[in-house]
Order: sequence, then C-alpha cells, then structure tokens
Amino acid sequence: MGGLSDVAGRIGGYVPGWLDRATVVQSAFVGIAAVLGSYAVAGFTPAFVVAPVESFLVVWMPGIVIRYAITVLGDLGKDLNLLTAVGLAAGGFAVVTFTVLTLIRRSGDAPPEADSAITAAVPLVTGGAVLATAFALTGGVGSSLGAGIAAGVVSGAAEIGVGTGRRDTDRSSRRRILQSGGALALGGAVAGVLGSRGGLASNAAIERNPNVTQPADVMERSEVTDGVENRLAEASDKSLDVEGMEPLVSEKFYRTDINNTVPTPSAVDWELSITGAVQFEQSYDFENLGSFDPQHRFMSLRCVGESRNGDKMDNAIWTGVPIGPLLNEANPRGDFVMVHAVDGYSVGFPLEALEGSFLAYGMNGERLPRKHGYPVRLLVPGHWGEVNAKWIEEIEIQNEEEKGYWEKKGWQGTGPVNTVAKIKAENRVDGRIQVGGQAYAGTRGVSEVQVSIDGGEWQDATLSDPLPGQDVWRQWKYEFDDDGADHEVVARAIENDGDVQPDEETGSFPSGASGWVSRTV
Ligand SMILES: Nc1nc2c(c(=O)[nH]1)N[C@H]1C(S)=C(S)[C@@H](COP(=O)(O)O)O[C@H]1N2
Ligand SMILES: [Mo]
Repeated sequence: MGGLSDVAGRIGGYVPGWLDRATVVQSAFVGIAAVLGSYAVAGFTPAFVVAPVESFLVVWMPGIVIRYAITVLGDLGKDLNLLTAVGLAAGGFAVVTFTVLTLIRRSGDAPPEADSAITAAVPLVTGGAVLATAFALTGGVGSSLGAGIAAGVVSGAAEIGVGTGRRDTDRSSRRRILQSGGALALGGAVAGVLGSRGGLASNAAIERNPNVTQPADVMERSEVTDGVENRLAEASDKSLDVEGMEPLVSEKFYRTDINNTVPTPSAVDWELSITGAVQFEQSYDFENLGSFDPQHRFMSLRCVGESRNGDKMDNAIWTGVPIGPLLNEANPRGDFVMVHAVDGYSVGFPLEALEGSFLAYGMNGERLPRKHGYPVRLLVPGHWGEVNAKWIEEIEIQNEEEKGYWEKKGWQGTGPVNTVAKIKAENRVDGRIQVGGQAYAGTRGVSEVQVSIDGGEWQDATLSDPLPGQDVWRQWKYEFDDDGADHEVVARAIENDGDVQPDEETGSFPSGASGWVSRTV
C-alpha cells in the first residue's frame, strides 16, 4: 500500500497527457456502461438514471417544441427526447469518468511497484464517482449501484495487463480501447435483456403481500375471471373478420405518457385521497377498493394528440369500481376537480364528468399493467384520453377551473372526444376490395358508418354488433368491385342521435383532429 501514497505524492507532479485518445474513448464506454447498468436494475422506471434527465428536458422544453414533436413527429418526438436524455446521461458519466481517469493518470511514469495500486484504483474510483453521480440524480440505491458497478467493470477492464501508471504507448492505448469496448459489448447485451424485461428490481413494487388485498388478488377471484372471460368471448364473437384490423378488444393498447419511464407505486402503500372543497376529506387504500364488488366495463380511449387516422385509439375491458360512492362520502362543495397522479401529471375538468367515472385496477383480465397505471387509474366516459389519469393518487375538488399539465401547454383535451371513422384495413376478398376500420363517438355512440367511393353517394357500411357500455367503439367494413383502378374511399360516422361526423378538417392541436378520413385504395 506504500505505493499508493507514493502515487499520491506524485499527483500533480506531471504534465497530463490529457485529451489522450484512449482516456476519452474509455470514458465514453464507461458512460454508456453506466446508463446500461442502471437500466439492467431499474428498467424504464423513474430510478433509471435517464429518467430525471428526460423529465428535465420535458420541463424545460418550450411548449411549441413539444407540440411540434407530438403533432408532427408523433412517437418519434418522444424517441428523440429519450435519445437526447440517454446521450446527456452517458455524456455526463463520461465526463465524470474522464476527470477521474485524468487525475489518476497524472501520476505519469509511476514506479513499477505503484502500478498495480493505480490499476486497482481505476475501477474503484471511477465506479464510485459514477455511483455517487447516479445517486445524486435518482436517489435510487439499486439503479445507482448498477451504474457504478457497470462503470467500474468497464473502466477496470481497460486496465488489465496495461501499465496504468505509465504513459501510454500506442499499443497500450489500443489495448485499453479494445478491452473496455469488449467489456461494454458483453455487459451491454446482458443489461439490455435485463432492462427490457423491466429491470432486476422492477417487480419488487408489485410483490405479493399476503396480508393485504392487491389488484392481482381481486383479478384472480373466480367471479372476476369468469366475468372477464365472458366479455372477452363476446368481444371476440362480435369482432368483424377483416384481415389487418384490430379486434374489438385491442391486442396492443396505445400508450401516451408525459415521461418515457413508468412509475412504480406499490398497491400496498397506494392511497387515493379526495381533498379540497369537500365536507369530509377522504382517503382510500386498495383494501377499501377491493371491498367493493368488482365491475367490468368496456371502454375506449382516444388521445387528443393523435392524427385523424392515427393509432392512439383503443378499447379494453376494464375491471374496477365506480367512483360515485367514494365522492359521495367526501361530499364535494365545488364544481371542478384537479386529478393528480404519481408521475407529476395533473388534469382539471368539471366535477360533473367525474361523477359517472370508474376506478380501474384490471385490464383485459390482468391486474392493470404498470404502463397503464398500476395500481389504479381513472376512466372518465366520453372524454379524451388525457382525462383518464393513470397512477391516480389525489382528487382535489375546486371552486374554479384550473389548468392541468396539457392545458398549461395550450391543449384543450379535457372535453368530449371528436367523432371519427378510421380506415385501417384494405384487402382484396374474392375479387372485391374490402376496407374497414373503427368508429368512435364517445358517449354519443356510433349508429352507422357511411362510405363514399370517388365522391359517389354515401353507402352504409356493415357495423359490428355493439358491445355493452356507454363509451365503446365499433368496427365497420365495406366491399366494392375491383376494376383495377385507384379509388378514393371516404368514411364518416353517424352518431346515435343522427348527427353526422363533421367534415371540417383540423389538426390535432389544440382540441383534437376532425374531418373525414379518406384513403386511396
Ligand atoms: N398519470 C398520467 N396519466 C395519464 C397520462 C400521463 O402521462 N400520466 N397520459 C394521459 C393521456 S394524454 C392519455 S391519451 C391516456 C393514455 O392512456 P394509456 O397510456 O393507458 O393508453 O392516459 C392519460 N393519463
Ligand atoms: Mo392523450
């Protein structure tokens, strides 16, 4: 250990060969390794080191950039934001590592007996520095350990068999790059798999606790599984047989989140409070919810940010309880609500809309998936998707209407959804052209879908039989002769009361896309 103090004495005594190629590359590899190590433990949760960077970007990004990202880039905008955050996080760790490595290597031509001490110091000090940085960012022990260990391993791998304490030769500098790159490639592959499965620590938040009722417990009761199965069978029977069209219960439910990462509240600690302008403030835990009889509802959601014929409209069978009785116990004294969620999301709208709403903890027969709001989300009939707060934790009753997350950015997505008939499938069936899609009108309901070919008269399409529920989409299909030429197909929905879907075309900002969908087939 005498070597170490020897080294310490030499620190500062040599002119650093800084911006040394191997050190820069090694630091970059360590930066990437740190991000991957954290991902292996945390998956896409707020403990992932990229999450705070991303939230920071979202908060500081001007509304207009976000709006552009949503309306023009769609999911690509989110991906770009995520990529930027990953880059910044990896870059930050690389800078930390570079600083540490440069300080260590300032020892220059250390005597041979100090060499092994310096070599041993590299993984420990870089790993420690990365761990500390990650912890400062996330406050998460597991994910920071993951980042620190990965950083230590990759930086340490660069030093094996290389004289760390000496000035680099071409050969040793190449070895450094090769060895750290190799460690990164191997470890990165493992981390990628672990992370994409939700991370090592992911399901800790959903672990079973035999003493408390949890969503999975309710979902496993036989009357619940039977209830869901019957309804799924009904939806499957009623689904139109059109190739390339989603069945009535979506196989892949879209997702819209203010963050890329998924919060991990546990059902054991979960509480929903009703606060603000109420006679009696209330607080419910999952045990309370589980004591009400579970109900099932078909309900479709549509995101206000999607384009006219977009992919952010889906349907599921949800299990949960009506919110009415809970609200009654609080006895609201205001006309508006602001709903708050664990991820910092909020949405404000009239109390009236909340009264017929539903608290869901099951989706298509499973406990609510984490990305859709585990343990409990809100479902508000007839309104745009954004009102359906996931990971709900507080309902604040207010006397005046206030703006929530999206409304502060200029969106107006707290009202009823726009009616739409989408064109999602196009097939050739027995020499004829078949087109089909979904039609949705919120609580106004769809009674008909009409199709016009090349500007011709409106023809009635075939509709799927309605599913029970006051806020559910329907499918439609239409066939016509194939003469080999191109045809312009336009579809529109008719609401239950006979109102025709308006043809005036608008983009999604600020209050949802409108207009008829057309497609050349
Ligand atoms: N807590 C929280 N709830 C939320 C959101 C969110 O980002 N955070 N997004 C909203 C939006 S804009 C939509 S369209 C729906 C989408 O629900 P899904 O992701 O389950 O499809 O959730 C809404 N609820
Ligand atoms: Mo949305």
